[in-house]
Amino acid sequence: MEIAVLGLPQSGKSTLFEIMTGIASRERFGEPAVRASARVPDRRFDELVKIFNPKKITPASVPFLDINATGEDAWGQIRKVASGADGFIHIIGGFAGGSAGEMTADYRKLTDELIFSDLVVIEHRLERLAKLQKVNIKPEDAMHADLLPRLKEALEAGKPARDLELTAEEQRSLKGFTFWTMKHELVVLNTHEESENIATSFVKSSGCSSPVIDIACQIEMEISHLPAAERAPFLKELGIEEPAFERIIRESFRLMDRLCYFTVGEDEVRAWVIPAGSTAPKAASAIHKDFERGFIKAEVVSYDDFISSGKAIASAKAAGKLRLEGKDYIVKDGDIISFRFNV
Ligand SMILES: Nc1nc2c(ncn2[C@@H]2O[C@H](COP(=O)(O)OP(=O)(O)OP(=O)(O)O)[C@@H](O)[C@H]2O)c(=O)[nH]1
Ligand SMILES: [Mg+2]
Repeated sequence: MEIAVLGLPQSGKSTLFEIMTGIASRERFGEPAVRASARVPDRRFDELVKIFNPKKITPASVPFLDINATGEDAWGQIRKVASGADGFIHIIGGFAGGSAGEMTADYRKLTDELIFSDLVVIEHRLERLAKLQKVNIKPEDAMHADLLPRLKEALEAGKPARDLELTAEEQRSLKGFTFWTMKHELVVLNTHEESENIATSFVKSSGCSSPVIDIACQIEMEISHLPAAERAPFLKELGIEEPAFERIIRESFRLMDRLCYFTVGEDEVRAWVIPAGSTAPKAASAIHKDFERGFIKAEVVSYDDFISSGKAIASAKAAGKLRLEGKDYIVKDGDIISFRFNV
């Protein structure tokens, strides 16, 4: 589980990585891949910490990957270290005052590189399929013979694979491939502080269907270095409600198709990151494998119910908001849970 930071050379990848994670990857020159996590900003979590005042806190985090790759084979190196990423940030350098048109050209440059890489994979597979004897064709081969030419056509027209509408079955059949343009993408425009509405103009000129966030990295680096107490007044002065890098981290978390539930108490308040759609026993296994096997019930209250019924588990229970859920319950983002188990 990780999000790679990709972009053209000198676009601000390592700068953004440092703002989000606090790790200056440029100082680790010679390491092709630098990995570090960023805390996911979450007002609900902060509120729970205030309420329980626990000895230990563990917020949710997003693992990021920055790549130091240069020279002829830069793309080859990137492919090697980042092919397992769940998604990527595509950062575009516009801090010297780049227009939406120039940023669109940069966006196309890397996107075309990624598309080309996907086309090579498809060509290989289609060649192999063409050599198969009719009698040896398995259901998955038949699906690929139908799907891959469609995919190829879209890619050749400059469209990323993620823009194609695929059935769940088709998506499953592609699991074995690494298609870069199938991975979730977040576009980050690293702009000059005075570029207003640049994200809107960029979306218009590029036709990009991924989420787009603009950030002025230079200022945000200053913000990220400020002590917590000085941050709010500084933001107010700039007329900013929330730093862009916090939105970028949150949006990156969403790219991974994960959600979090909370466990609370005086010892620890913790956010547990699980795949969206997890059942209660699966969610419990994030805490301990034995919790899944010995699962009995989950005591659940949604964050909003917890707050509105008096900010305590006992008052949520008295208000009838604490539910006892069984093994088929699908955990929702922001649930506060306590598991009953038998091991
Ligand atoms: N003025 C200004 N300079 C920036 C900004 N973001 C990055 N830079 C500068 O641009 C240069 C490249 O930034 P990096 O973050 O190292 O870019 P990179 O994409 O990691 O570069 P490579 O890994 O070498 O491809 C550095 O000298 C940064 O200080 C910005 O928002 N404003
Ligand atoms: Mg770098």
